[in-house]
Amino acid sequence: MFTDEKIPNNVDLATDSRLQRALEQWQPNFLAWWNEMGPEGFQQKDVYLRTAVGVTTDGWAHFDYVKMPDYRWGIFLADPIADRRIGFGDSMGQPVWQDVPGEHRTTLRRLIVTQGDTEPASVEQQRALGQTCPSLYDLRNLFQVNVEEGRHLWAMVYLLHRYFGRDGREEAEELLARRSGNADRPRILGAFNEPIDDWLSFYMFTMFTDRDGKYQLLALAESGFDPLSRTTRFMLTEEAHHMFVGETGVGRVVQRSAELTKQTGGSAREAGGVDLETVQKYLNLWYSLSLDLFGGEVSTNAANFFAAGLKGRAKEEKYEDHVAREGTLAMELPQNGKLVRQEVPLRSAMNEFLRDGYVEDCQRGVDRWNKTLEQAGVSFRLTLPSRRFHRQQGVFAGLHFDPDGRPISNEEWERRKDDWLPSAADRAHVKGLQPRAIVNPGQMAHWIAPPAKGIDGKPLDFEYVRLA
Ligand code: BYC
Ligand code: FE
Ligand code: FE
Repeated sequence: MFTDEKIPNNVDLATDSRLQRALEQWQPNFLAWWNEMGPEGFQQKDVYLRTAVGVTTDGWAHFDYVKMPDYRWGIFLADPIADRRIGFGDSMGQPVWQDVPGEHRTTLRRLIVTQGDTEPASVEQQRALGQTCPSLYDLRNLFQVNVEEGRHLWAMVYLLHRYFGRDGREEAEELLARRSGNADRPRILGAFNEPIDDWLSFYMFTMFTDRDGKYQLLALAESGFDPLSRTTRFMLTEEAHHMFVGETGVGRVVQRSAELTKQTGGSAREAGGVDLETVQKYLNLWYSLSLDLFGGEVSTNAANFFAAGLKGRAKEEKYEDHVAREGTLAMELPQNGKLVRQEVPLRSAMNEFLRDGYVEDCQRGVDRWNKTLEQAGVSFRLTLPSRRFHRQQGVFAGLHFDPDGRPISNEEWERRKDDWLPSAADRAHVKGLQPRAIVNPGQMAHWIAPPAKGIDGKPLDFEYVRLA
């Protein structure tokens, strides 16, 4: 269905020739970006990928071999909900907007651009990982995540082109011009400028940073701007696989580390694995970087997004009060060097509501990893550090806390940070575990356990990427 067009879509692109032309002009620029900044070294290989072909729950995806530059990046919106109403904020109860309300235009564009910017950023961050993949199964999953982040970029570019005219088109060009980690033209949000140059970082990123994506998308799915809601609802369908790759990836590392710890009676590191202490440090890093992506604990921006009906809370319907004009959320905030309990007006606390749900979701994943450790008979347990630990956004930025959330001095932070975050030596160890890609079907790197099953019902030794 819909796949005959140059740009597969379920938005009737063919009936809007101006829009179609604009997107067809952007398409070669996207491809040039993909070829320059996308997965290095594998662009001409056949990869067993799923492609979105529609939005029905039973048959939305199609699996087949495809060369990544030939991937059919399409534009898909979830089906409209009849008589949908704005579910929160000052315009609560009014019909949702099918066009951009003039008074919210700039704010809305900015939200869409910020969301859109993360998608190509992640592809750039991950572009060299293929060179050191631990198996063909993992290589394929990396590329699956990459092409779908490319599609998420398309999703946001569609909104910019369709609803914002000229300045939308300019923003769409900028999305291809910024570069992750580039000092002059960095990506917008902090975590998306961090290097991801080993696979443990990749699994942590897909576990923790893609999960921020899930929560931000859930909040945008509540939007009173209906096209944004429908787009993000469909993006969430794909997102589940990204988090699966992260959670099971870390889980497999943990499992192997536990086995090696048992075998050696000491550290998995000496046995060619990742020791659990190092896993914990990588977790601390990516979790704290991802917490930053929720913005400040107390935020006027967030209050404005909410009041305007542009960005709600995840699963807004589970709250009783959708206007949130009265009431407060209690938070421990730093004041004169101490943590003081303060009441923050609900609307200004919206980022914290979203972060609360995220923290719980992360904890469920950590619990599953700890179950693996328990079953392996290893006493080590992984933990999420305090939300105050290693923060660079919000009220805790610029202050220092240990992983338990106790305030510490600058001097103590400098002395101990290598105990809590990956040191240069830890990074070198992780990178050094496996300098070359493992590309024999069914073979797995020593430092990671095999997955429980293959993709799309295929066996583990299936040729997920054809390298010949
Ligand atoms: N880095 O009021 P504040 C995904 C800025 S991930 C740098 O505290 P606000 C994906 C902020 O812009 C999901 N700057 O926060 C995952 C503001 O700047 P101005 C992406 C930051 O605005 C993996 C100032 O600090 N989607 O999809 O409520 C792979 C004060 O801001 C950061 C979205 O983010 C940061 N971490 O919240 C692929 C949704 N945090 O106004 C994809 C859209 C804050 O002083 N974005 N700042 O110039 C938003 O909803 C909001 O922009 C944020 C920030 C939640 C990110
Ligand atoms: Fe995405
Ligand atoms: Fe994702």
